Amino acid sequence: MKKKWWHNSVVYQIYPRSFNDSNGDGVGDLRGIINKLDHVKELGADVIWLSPVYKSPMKDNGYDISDYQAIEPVFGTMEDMDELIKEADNRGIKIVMDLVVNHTSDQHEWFKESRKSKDNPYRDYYIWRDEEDTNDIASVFSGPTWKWDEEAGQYYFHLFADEQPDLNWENPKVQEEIHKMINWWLEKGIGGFRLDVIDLIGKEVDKKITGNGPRLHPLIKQMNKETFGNYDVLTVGETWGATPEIAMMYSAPEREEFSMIFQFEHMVIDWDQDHGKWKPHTFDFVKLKEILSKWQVGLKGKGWNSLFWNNHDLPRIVSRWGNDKEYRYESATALATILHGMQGTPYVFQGEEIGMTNVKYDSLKDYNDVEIHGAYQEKVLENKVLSEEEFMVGVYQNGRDNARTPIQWNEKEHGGFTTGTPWLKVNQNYLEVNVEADKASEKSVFNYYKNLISIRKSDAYSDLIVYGDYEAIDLSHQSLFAYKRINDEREILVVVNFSEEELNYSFDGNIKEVLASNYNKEYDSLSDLVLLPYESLIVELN
Ligand code: TEU
Repeated sequence: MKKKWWHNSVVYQIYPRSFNDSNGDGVGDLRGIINKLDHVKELGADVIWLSPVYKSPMKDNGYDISDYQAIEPVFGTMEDMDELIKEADNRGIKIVMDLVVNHTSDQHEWFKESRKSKDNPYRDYYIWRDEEDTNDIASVFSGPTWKWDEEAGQYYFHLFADEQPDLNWENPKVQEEIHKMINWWLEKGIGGFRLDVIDLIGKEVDKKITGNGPRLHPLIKQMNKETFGNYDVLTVGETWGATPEIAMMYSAPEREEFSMIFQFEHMVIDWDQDHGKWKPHTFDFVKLKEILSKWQVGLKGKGWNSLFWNNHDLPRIVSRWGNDKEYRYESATALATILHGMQGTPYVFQGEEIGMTNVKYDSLKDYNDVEIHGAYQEKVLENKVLSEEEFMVGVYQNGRDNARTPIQWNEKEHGGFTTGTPWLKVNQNYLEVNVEADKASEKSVFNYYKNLISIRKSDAYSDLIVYGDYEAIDLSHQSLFAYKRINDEREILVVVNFSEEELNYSFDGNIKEVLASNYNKEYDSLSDLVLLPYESLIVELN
């Protein structure tokens, strides 16, 4: 496979509202990011995925865009954006923008025009019908996907909030407008795009097709050809329904579509059949190992993996599947070890690098997320399929606001995130969990991540970790996550005791070098290992 710069990149995701507020208005901003670029650099990441900062009414915190080529004033100005690109470049960091083109905001000029009349030139930029389609496609944010618009005298289609009308990608003018905008951003020197729910742009609503439609890949190929295919950039598509076979259609180099995709098979294993994330059950560790191993082997030499536990839509992994109380450091670093020894491009979500945890607000009113409030309306108030108590368990465990609490920089008020009132309450554990305290701690999650990233980027091990073979070990074991990475020159063994009990285990082979250990232990043999709770190590074998 032809080598690409992003093959051994590590991406740091920033959700701008919650990262760092430089002007005291309680909302994170671009200047705040510029002021913290050295933190990202110190971690060792060389790409920042920046969640949307475009002009937006913020119904979905920026995933509802009203002008793709303007900066939302709460985040700053286009000059700030240009400075961020430059300052990041000065540190060897590329900025990957978040491209949300399945839908716009209903405040976008295109939609304001489109709703004016049936013969308006922008009418077919969106999907209008005379009759409310009785199709059973439900909105991701609950409720129907068709909304009556009085001014337009028709219904329009929206897979997300009412305020996020879906673009009509069957319209060549929409394709042209979006391609033009993509090139405008590429010309500004950005490092690529994360493409929001891109598997939905091939939808054919009359045939009840939404994700992975037959029109999808031709649209992506054309987008690649007209835009980012002419640049050496990283593109990652968000594709919730992908399997390894589908993933290869997006990320096989010869397909000329994307660099890679985000697949979510491993991220939904504890979701309920009927109520999804709102009624979580215990997760099946063996199933998790099987899925991750399947993806490691399935894409080998044919496509490219992304590696993640977290993003702005997912709960904090140390709370979700680790132990954020007695073993917060140990389980956070165990989870990092599992992922960062694997083949693919790792993504670190802001705060993950210091083991930030889920939050539990006192009242539903403290929550901001449109998805949470939509689901409450539907599941508790209207359909009464979950009790308030049951629903709140789902919010505490899987609500998207868990990922969106402001970054806890230090022990100052509001964790040093803002000198004003934060738009979303800071997690009250900020006195114990914050960047400053973590970096100074003997048990520093940040320093552990920094070491994992330095191994991936090192001359000695980069080729092995980035391109080496993956060999799972004892997949059926109930608490051990172990695998090897092998190439012609070297062999490493990754070992994690993913439990709170001691684990006795013996491995074949002799230790040449210990590359990582979250208990900072010395190891002279791999036989009769007694692994402590969440004990993790990476060793090179002779
Ligand atoms: O998310 C797609 C999406 O469906 C999930 O975020 C969904 O909200 C949930 O996690 C699955 O139940 C993308 C963006 O990442 C998200 O922030 C936006 O809200 C959404 O698209 C609409 O743009």
